[in-house]
Amino acid sequence: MAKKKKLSKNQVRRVQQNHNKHLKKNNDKQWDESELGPKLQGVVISRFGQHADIEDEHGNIERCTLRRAVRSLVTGDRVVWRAGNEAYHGITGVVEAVHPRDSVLTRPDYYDGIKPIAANIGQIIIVSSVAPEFSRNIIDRYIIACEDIGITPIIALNKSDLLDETNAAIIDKELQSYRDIGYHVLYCSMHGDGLESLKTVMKDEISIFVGQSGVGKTSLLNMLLPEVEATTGEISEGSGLGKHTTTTARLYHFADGGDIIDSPGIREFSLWHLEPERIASGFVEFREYLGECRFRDCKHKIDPGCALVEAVQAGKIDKARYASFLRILETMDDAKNARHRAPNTY
Ligand SMILES: Nc1nc2c(ncn2[C@@H]2O[C@H](COP(=O)(O)OP(=O)(O)OP(=O)(O)O)[C@@H](O)[C@H]2O)c(=O)[nH]1
Ligand SMILES: [Mg+2]
Ligand SMILES: [Zn+2]
Repeated sequence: MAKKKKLSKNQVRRVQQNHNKHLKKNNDKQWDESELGPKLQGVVISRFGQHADIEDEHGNIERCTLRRAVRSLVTGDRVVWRAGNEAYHGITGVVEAVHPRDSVLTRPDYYDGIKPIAANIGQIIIVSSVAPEFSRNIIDRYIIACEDIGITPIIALNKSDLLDETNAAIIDKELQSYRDIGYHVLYCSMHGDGLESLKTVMKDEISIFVGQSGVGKTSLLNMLLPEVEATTGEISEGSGLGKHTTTTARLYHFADGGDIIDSPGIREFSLWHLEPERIASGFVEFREYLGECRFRDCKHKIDPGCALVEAVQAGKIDKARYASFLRILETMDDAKNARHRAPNTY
């Protein structure tokens, strides 16, 4: 197996120096107390490194720097900010504090540990599609993340126009297994199918589109809010899943109520920050069996008297969901090991 190349000490130092220089440059200009206006409320529309676009109470967008004390700031955060007396390089204010979050969707990051993606969301829309590929595994991983923070996901199968006689039945069977355990599944397409249903479920909610890169999250956004004209990308042949068109999460408003956050697609969504028990209880239909195994520390694999395995054998739990559970546990171990080997530069 190929080993990750380790950075030399010099390389590590250089990366660190560049990082510090970058931070310093962006923090150079600080307004004096007397140059800042009163404290105002705002919402983070988007975050870019040391800057963020903040929407004020009148709907104006202010590009702000962040006080050093502001450690974590993501799209959807509610903040206290102050305007500077004059703009410099397009920066008009400073974020002073972040209000406590009602919810936060996170994902594990190779370098930074757990990374928040968006805050104060009420609903997660997992977008999936047959192109670039239909991935149950990614849907299941997102569902676990949702269940873990107590937010019910909606599964949106996009690009329904690409379904034909051969793949429609397969996809419908896959999706039926989610309907059977109570999840809301809908079909949609940027060409019109299902857009009204999407609009209905998103009304008056703060929703976020998540899912693999290239499934059409931004294309759906552009159909729902044509004035946005956000950039979408072709799926390039042969380049695998390596291309991301949307690079930063951004919040948009619906004129008749509700918000939508478009987020960058992912290649891999590992869940190594969750304990195996939390992964298991992220599968809602497993919950009633989890305390019932013969052994308290049952791994639900080959252990005798495993209530979960018995439920699978009895047809009470979908085999594909159980297989997905085992695969997630395995890849979690892989991810833990990979992180162990990762150069600790940031
Ligand atoms: N046939 C078909 N193609 C679609 C549909 N929705 C999106 N696409 C195409 O899929 C490609 C990727 O769309 P994007 O909207 O950029 O995908 P994304 O999920 O936002 O990708 P990232 O920003 O990288 O996460 C584009 O070429 C779109 O034209 C659809 O409903 N049907
Ligand atoms: Mg996009
Ligand atoms: Zn068990």
